[in-house]
Amino acid sequence: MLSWLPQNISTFGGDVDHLFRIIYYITGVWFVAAELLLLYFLVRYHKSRRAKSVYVRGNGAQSAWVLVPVLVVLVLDLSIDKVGGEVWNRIKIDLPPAGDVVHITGKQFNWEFTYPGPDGKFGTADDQTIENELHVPAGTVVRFELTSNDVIHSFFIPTLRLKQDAMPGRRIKGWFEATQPGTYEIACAELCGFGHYSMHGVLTVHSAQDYRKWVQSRWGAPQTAAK
Ligand SMILES: [Cu+2]
Repeated sequence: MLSWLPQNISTFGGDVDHLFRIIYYITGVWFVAAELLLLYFLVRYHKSRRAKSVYVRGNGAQSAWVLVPVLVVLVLDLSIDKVGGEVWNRIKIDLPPAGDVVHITGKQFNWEFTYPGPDGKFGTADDQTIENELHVPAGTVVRFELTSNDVIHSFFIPTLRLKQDAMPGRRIKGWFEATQPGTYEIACAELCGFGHYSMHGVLTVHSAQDYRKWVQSRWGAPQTAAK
């Protein structure tokens, strides 16, 4: 039923999809039930039937009509919050140790990816900034620090189930681990100006061997992990 979701190549993608499914089915069932009830009342109390509606004061047992749905909604809400909180902690709070670190900067209308180079340190001569191309090895935790040069953007890689606002003046930390080599779309998910539609890039997930080759082609030496 949810086959329209994009392919998932992220280690935490399953958690995000699980949360999505819970919210989707709970709200879906309530939406259909509410619409059906509305339709039933439309027919049941149509003026041609001359049906007299009842005035409910909400006294005694009648208040159950309010209290029971409130309780049901509260329980469903809290269970979504519980699963949501666990997923949030796993993805946003407990950042795992990283093999590679990359700095990402959004600007009207490009994504800039800065790699620390073979010395693993940012702010040195061997740093390289590449526009709209993010290269990572598969099966490795990649940490990023995300910021923006101008307005609010949103860094979005659908296949990684990763979406994070990029804010000017803030460096937001995050991580991901891609599981499958290939090329995937990077988009901006925040309307950020007249060129917003064109603000996209390509994520290339390499096998470990291909990644070494790519690093060598850019720096001429294997890249070490950033500290
Ligand atoms: Cu943007």
